[in-house]
Amino acid sequence: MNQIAEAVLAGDIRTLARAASWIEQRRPEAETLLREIFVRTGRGLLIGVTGPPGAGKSTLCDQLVGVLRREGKTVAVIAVDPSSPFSGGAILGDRIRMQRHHADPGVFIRSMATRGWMGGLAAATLETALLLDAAGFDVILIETVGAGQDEVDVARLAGVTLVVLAPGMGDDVQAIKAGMMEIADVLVLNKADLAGADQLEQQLRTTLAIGASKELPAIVRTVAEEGTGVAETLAAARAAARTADDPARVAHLWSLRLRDMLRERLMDRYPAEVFLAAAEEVAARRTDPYTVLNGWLNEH
Ligand SMILES: Nc1nc2c(ncn2[C@@H]2O[C@H](COP(=O)(O)OP(=O)(O)O)[C@@H](O)[C@H]2O)c(=O)[nH]1
Ligand SMILES: [Mg+2]
Repeated sequence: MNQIAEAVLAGDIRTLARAASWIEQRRPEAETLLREIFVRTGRGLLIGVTGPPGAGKSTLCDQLVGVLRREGKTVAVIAVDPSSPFSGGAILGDRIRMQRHHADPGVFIRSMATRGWMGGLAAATLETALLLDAAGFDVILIETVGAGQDEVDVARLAGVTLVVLAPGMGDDVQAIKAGMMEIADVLVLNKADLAGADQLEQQLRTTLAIGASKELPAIVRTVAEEGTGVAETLAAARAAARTADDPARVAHLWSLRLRDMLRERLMDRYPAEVFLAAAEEVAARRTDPYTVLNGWLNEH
């Protein structure tokens, strides 16, 4: 095994930061490394945390880190920001909030920004999570910033997904639209201190009962700001993880992950210029989409 892989498995922070950059930049070294360390993954608990902006995801993550550290567990936090040029402030706020953990060697925090062109964020986030899993972190929290499809895609690859909602934000409608209900293993009803919490819970239960095709997610009430309900949230995530450990579910999860990784691999073959040039040809009806696709697929 090469030195870098050994340093990753030993949890060397500087090596982890370097390897995470390789993943983001889609450098070939990342793949070599991940292939080598893959057998050491599958031990950490990967928890995706998604939900609308302002619901309290960062506050909750910060509190979860606190609870886990008191248990003696090590924690990695991946903050995913698919629209970084516009929400730099959000990430900055999260950084400040997380600062109290910065001096703690048992906590590793990494921000991921979009690579800008046509997705790929979910696959890169998963790879970063696998890296940190191999490095021995007990829990890997993946917090997404927004509430769009990108965030849902990221959170769903984690295996256990918390969807955080809060009263008074029109969350119900927004979250259902974004497909969040389907991916939730645990629904965290945060800001339970505010008026409207009962009403939101009622709405959620009604919505869930209507669309019930799978097991209903646990609902946990929290006041993240005060740390109330955080231990219960963690317990619910762990219970969901035990269910998710079923071999059929793990295989299903990997089918989603592989699909994402395959899409990413294919897209990597065609740089933006090639892609755009082809799009222009098709748009002008100088060729058809199938000729273009078959040409690409037969190239390799
Ligand atoms: N009243 C109340 N406010 C909260 C609670 N949790 C978080 N907040 C506040 O809600 C705002 C958004 O929280 P943040 O964690 O940044 O949300 P995020 O965008 O989902 O990460 C912040 O001002 C928090 O202090 C809570 O349980 N009750
Ligand atoms: Mg946040």
